[in-house]
Amino acid sequence: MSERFDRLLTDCRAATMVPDGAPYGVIEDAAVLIRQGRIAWIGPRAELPASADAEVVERLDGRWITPGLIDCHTHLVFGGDRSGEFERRLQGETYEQIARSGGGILSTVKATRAESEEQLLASALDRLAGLKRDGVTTVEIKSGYGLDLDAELKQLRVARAVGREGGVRVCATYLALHALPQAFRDRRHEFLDMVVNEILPAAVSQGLVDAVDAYCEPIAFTTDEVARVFEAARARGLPVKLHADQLSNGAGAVLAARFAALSADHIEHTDAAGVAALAAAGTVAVLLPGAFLTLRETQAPPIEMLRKAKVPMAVASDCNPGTSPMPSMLAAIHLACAQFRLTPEEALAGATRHAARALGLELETGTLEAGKAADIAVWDVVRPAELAYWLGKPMLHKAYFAGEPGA
Ligand code: DI6
Ligand code: FE
Repeated sequence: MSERFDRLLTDCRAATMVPDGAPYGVIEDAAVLIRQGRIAWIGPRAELPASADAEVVERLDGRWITPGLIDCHTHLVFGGDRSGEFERRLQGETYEQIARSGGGILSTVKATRAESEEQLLASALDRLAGLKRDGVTTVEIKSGYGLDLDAELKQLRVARAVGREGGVRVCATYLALHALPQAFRDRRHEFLDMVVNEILPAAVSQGLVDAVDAYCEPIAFTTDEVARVFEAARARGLPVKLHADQLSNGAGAVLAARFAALSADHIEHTDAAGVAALAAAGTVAVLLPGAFLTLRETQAPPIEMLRKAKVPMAVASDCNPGTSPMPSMLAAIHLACAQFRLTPEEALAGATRHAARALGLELETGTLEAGKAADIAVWDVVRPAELAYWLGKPMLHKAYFAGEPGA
């Protein structure tokens, strides 16, 4: 009796990223059986069940396969761009000076409010194309450039549309506290009231949000303000994430851990107490080397402490118009190695297995294992370390999202 499958990938080498002891979780000379969008079986080709009968058989000519990459921190949906501010920064102004003078995030808010959903979707899909060229099959997208009910919901709807039209899995995050709108300058608590009492409930009831995020920084929001929003999120059963300790140590990692956050992101200035808190809470540390590069930061995240404490480290693009205009996961992987001294294997785990966990998707994607979604990238490389080594070299041969070959 033969057993039917939709697809067989064979004659490939698999970096499964399963932490089973072998570097990269490698299976030499592998085969993968796919059924109904999921990996039904993966193993050495010699052990392929004799009864297996696949509709489509694809020989990959010895190419490497990995899990589809996961970009677990992006601001992919926004209006306009900030190349003008980039020029100002190169003439001497700092990111903080520009932010305090009404530029920065608030200038993107203005542009985002002004654009239609169609315009926002078109530019987001454009940037998504950059990520897909790097084998990305899952993308987290944050709002936070609307800052009022209509514009936040608009951004979140566009994030969902990116998932429908882009051929990737999208996690939509309501970035509730990003910047204080000018109109609320002397009424911070009223902005918080609006977030907790109006925007969050509407986003939840319309099914537009998978997690809640905030920007905890002296130029943004305090730990008490973040805590109020996190309490409201948790009360509605939503997981939280935090932009933490990016520009200064404001005990952001400790705060994230207190709310059992999925992730604490940036964490350049996190100290030993913050690392210990992340480890105890099982919170993922998300490293964002694109922002570190663009802002010309000098203090790298506490990588050695994170390693010692066994805090999972994810790597993401942080693609946003202000601090990380970088729609590329392979660039993020390279920069995580070049700037933060991750090993190529750590960086690739950060863009797959740990990134899945940073989105609460660890049972769904992030490794090549039977039962998970058949999100698979096929690469023109001789060794997996090449994925971290080259900067700007196209290496993707093709990608499958839920078993379907991508465009
Ligand atoms: N993520 C953010 O939200 C801020 N920095 C970061 O890495 C600011 C983004 C922006 O300037 O638009
Ligand atoms: Fe960010």
